[in-house]
Amino acid sequence: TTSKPQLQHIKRLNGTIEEVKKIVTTLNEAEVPSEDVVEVVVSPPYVFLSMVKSLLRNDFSIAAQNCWVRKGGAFTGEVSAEMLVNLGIPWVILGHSERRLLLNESNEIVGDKTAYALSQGLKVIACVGETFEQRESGSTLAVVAAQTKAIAERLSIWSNIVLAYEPVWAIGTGKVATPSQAQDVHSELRKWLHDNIGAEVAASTRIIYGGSVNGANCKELAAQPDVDGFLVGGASLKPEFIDIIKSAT
Ligand code: G2H
Repeated sequence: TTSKPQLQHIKRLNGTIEEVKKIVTTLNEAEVPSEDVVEVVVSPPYVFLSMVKSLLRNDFSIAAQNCWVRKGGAFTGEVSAEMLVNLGIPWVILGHSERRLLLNESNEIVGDKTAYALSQGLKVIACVGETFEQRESGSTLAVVAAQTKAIAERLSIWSNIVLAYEPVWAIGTGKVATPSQAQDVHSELRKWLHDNIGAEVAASTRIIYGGSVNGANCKELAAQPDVDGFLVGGASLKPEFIDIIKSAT
C-alpha cells in the first residue's frame, strides 16, 4: 500500500471567513510533495465550501464533512450528495465519531450514506473507531469490524472509498494512539477486508488514521506499514499541517 498517495484533512466546526482565507493562503503558499506522492484534501464546513473551492490551489482537493443519507428532497436543513456533486466537491467525510455519538448516526445510517454518496459519484472517507470504554472492555476490533461491515455490505465497488480509523478517545483529546496501537487496528482492518471482501480491495484501500495527529507525532505514525495517511483536526488549522503533509514522503 505504500506506493499510494496519502490523504490529509482539515476539518471540524471551525473558522470565520477571515480565518478560513488565512488557512487557505498558508496552504497555497506551502511547498509540498506532488499529488502523486501525497493527496491533500481540505474539508471545511459546508458554508465555506464554495469559497475554499474558488481560492484553494488546484492540486489540493475538497471534501464536505457530511451529507444527507439518500436522494435529496424535503429534508430542511440537510445537504444532499447531489448538491455536493453539483458544486464540484469530489469528496465527503461520513460517519465521523462526532456525528455517530452526538447525532446518533448508526452503523446502518453511515453505511446507507456511504453507498448513496458513492452512487452519486462522490468519493467517501468513511470513519470508524471505538470509544474508550469499548477499548477498555476489549471490543475494539469487534466495534470497528461491525462499523466496516455495515459499510461493506452496502457497496460493491471499493475504488472510491478511504477508511479512516479514528479511536474516539484520541479525537481532540491530545491523546494520540501509539504507533503500534494504530498499526494493530489498521492491520486488523486490512485483514478484515482481505477475508471478507478480497485480497485486491485489502491491498488497494487506503486506511488513514485520525486522532490528535500533529507535527511531532506524524512521522512515526506515517512509518507504520498499514497507515496510509491521516485525518487531521486541530493541527490542520495550524502551520504544522504542512509538516504533517510532508510526513507522507
Ligand atoms: C477530528 C480529529 C481527527 P484531532 O476528528 O480527525 O481531530 O486531530 O483534533 O484529534
